Amino acid sequence: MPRLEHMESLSETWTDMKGTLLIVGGTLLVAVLAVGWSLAVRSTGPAGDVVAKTTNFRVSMPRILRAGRHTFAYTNEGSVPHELLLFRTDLPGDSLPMKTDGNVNEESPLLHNVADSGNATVPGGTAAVPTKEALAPGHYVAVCNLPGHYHLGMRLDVTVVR
Ligand SMILES: [Cu+2]
Repeated sequence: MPRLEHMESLSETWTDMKGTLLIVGGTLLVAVLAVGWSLAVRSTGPAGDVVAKTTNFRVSMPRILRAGRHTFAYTNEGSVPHELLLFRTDLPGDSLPMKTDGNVNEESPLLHNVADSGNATVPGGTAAVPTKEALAPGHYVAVCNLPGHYHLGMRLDVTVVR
């Protein structure tokens, strides 16, 4: 009965294939889990295309940025709360307009706020801080304006280029 023999051999082939499929499937599963795990690990930091940090008492980020919209992946690595502000201004970073309390006058018409982390960020805290508009080429200053921090050195001149 050639027909039945053929069926039996098909059945054997299927049994062999099942083993192979199981191995291939298992390998794929491990690969998918590995990729998923690495993505999960990589996405633990704040989202953003420009890394920015504060410490006691410095603001650090790239000194030159491309024009356009950005999101700062901001981390406060200091031991006290800090914030991240970015102003467009023609004034050098060490000569910003002051209020009588000694902090930067954020309401000054000489400063144009283009990014703001909002509330003070706790030590170890992170925030994704998007620019409020597409950054035009020009001069900017990044600041932490929590009381006294500007005078402690928390200012950084940044240039936006085409
Ligand atoms: Cu600060």
